[in-house]
Amino acid sequence: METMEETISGAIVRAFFAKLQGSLALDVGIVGAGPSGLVAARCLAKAGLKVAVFESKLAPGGGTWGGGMLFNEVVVQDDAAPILHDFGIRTQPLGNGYHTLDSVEMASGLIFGARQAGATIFNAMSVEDICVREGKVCGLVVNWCPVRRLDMHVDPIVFTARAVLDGTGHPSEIVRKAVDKAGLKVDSPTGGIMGEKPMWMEDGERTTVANTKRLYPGLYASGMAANNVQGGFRMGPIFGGMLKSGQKVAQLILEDLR
Ligand code: 48F
Repeated sequence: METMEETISGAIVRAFFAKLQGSLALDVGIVGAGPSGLVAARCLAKAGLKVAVFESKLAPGGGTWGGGMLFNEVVVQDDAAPILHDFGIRTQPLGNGYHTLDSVEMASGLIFGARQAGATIFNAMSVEDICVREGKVCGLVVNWCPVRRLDMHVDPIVFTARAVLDGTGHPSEIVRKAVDKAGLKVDSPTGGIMGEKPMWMEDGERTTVANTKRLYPGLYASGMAANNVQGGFRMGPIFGGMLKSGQKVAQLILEDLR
């Protein structure tokens, strides 16, 4: 008879590998589980697409957990609050166009909402490269984060995807692979990465949404990654632009894949 240890280990291995196997050919591969990536994941999964999010850290959530300077509260604008409410995340209206909310409730709520909508989330996995075929970005090259951190010589595996979203935040790591390694010219003023400008909340919030676009067939950027590519301003602990960027990129991907 199977021991309890064998039952428990077997259950984990079988369940994990079913999840892995089910994600090898994706509709949308999202890199980075920050606010823009998680909002996009929920919208796309709700629309019935097969979506996986790859997050290099153990805890998904990106830059949401720490609020402003570790004061664990963040701010959103009136027009973005309904996106959070759809996840079941509560906000406190200030009556002046803004709301405050607990950053831990926001991070955990975004993760839970993306997962409950049907997106698969792989944590502690880093995307280290992309695949490009016939003028289209079509896959993600993935390894365990500790393999990368410890510089172990271990080959990655590949997840194919009809659309790839760079939600890696400030460094826009995936677009950088596309530009520097694959030599692609993306849809930016120079065809490359413009680099993020300093803090200007108002403009940064606006441009985060405006800069959210398809950069190359099969390749999209959201959130701070989108702003970094197009040379937008940073905006600090206000998150309406990030949430609306996630919603916008999901819409763009849906239109393109349909
Ligand atoms: O930076 P991040 O939170 O993404 P975002 O959606 O939101 C930005 C805001 O949090 C904040 C801001 C608000 O005003 O400016 O910065 O643009 O989350 C990006 C996630 O991507 C992960 C990283 O660990 C983080 O959780 N990530 C980065 N590179 C990789 C990655 C990679 N190569 N593979 C997997 N995950």
